[in-house]
Amino acid sequence: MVGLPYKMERRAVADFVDQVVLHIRAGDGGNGCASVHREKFKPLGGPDGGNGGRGGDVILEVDPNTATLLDYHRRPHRKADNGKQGQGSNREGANGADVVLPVPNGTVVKDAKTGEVLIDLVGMGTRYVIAQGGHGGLGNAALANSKRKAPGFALLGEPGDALDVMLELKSVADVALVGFPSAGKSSLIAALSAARPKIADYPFTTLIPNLGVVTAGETVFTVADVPGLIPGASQGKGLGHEFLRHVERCDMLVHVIDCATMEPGRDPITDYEVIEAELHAYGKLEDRPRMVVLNKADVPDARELADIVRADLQERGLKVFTVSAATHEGLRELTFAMGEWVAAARAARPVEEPTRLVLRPKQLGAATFAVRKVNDNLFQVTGEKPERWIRQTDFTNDEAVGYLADRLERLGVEEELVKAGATAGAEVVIGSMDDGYIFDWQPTLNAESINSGPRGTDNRLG
Ligand SMILES: Nc1nc2c(ncn2[C@@H]2O[C@H](COP(=O)(O)OP(=O)(O)OP(=O)(O)O)[C@@H](O)[C@H]2O)c(=O)[nH]1
Ligand SMILES: [Mg+2]
Repeated sequence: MVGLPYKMERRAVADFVDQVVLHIRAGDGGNGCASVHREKFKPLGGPDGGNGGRGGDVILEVDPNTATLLDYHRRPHRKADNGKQGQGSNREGANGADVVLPVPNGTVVKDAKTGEVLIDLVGMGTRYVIAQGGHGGLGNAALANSKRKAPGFALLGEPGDALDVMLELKSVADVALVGFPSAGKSSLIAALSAARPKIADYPFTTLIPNLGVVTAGETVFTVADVPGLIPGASQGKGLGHEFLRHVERCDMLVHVIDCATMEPGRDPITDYEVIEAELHAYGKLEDRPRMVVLNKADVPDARELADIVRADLQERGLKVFTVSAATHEGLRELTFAMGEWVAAARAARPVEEPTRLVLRPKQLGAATFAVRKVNDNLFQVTGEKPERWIRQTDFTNDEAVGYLADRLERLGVEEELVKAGATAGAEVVIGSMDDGYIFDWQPTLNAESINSGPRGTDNRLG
């Protein structure tokens, strides 16, 4: 008993996924290796630690065989491989493999936190590097130079990008089935495709569209069974706004009309006009082609009524099909008519942009770094380079820390800290205030004045 509502909910969601939050992580770069070449009779060979491999990227790719985001709903965590560590004898670590995630054409990618649109993926084969793998760390062989002949350290690999993105299907389906509640929209999609939506003889059985994949000869297309619309839907009645938003994201509309309804005030022509009036009032749907399906023809009175109204609808320029979702009568013709329609619309569509590879732009500051005085005793350094160098540093290795200090000094960070008013012992944060690296600053630039001390003696050599 307890399990039932959960199961129903799960089924509803699983049938239709047009939005999903994906947790993405690119691979970390492998660490560089610190190693010294060893050979008989040559005890002090040169450094030969290889570089770490690059972490794999996570790439989104528009794929013709992917129609929904269902896979990502089921498995929302995706990670590329890490790069391998470098090794002795100048062996480089292997690069981590990329992960390519296929998405339907017309997938909009947003930052899950800010909602900012990162990219609109259009055109088969378009690729977008959503998360870049971290660089591998340099091995000690690559860090050696004329002054530092045998570095006893290597650089760490950098972490890969990690982020949460929202994938959204701009277009839900090629065809939307629209009509009054209980007209037989879900029955129809069940008869046309492998979708198995809930069908029942009470209105608003469907609250979330069901998506079916339909095949007509060579043409494969998707049909969405939109929840029932009622008079006033365009004003939001009966969740009308929500449902019409789904209609808006389909390219063509098929009216499903219940010819067997006994409800007072209803008949096929009135139903058609009421739904049309709602679509019109909602707006934005004028350009969608329409056709009409007269359903429930297995009921004798319904078939009779269908025969009566057919000509009227045809005179309005509409293609009309008399069918029964129950007995499948007329469904073959309907399927092929929809398929032809979809194929023609696809052929008429302007050629989509050719395959392209897009890199997610990194936020590179114009200046190499910036120093900010937080208070007399606290300073913050931000910038792509210093922050990267921190990530590359093995703080358990004094030589590596010394190398970092040299790099920062050469970049001019020390000088800027002095200019900003920092004095020995001040706390300096490199990176963000929440998770940056903090250290007590001991300026090397001012070494002379500090070391000369109160006794006035130069103790640098002592
Ligand atoms: N006799 C007959 N009954 C049908 C036919 N198609 C659907 N029905 C019945 O009509 C009722 C409503 O069908 P649904 O497919 O749930 O209708 P719907 O349009 O999806 O309804 P909502 O989801 O409420 O908008 C069910 O009892 C179906 O069995 C048909 O071709 N013939
Ligand atoms: Mg339904």
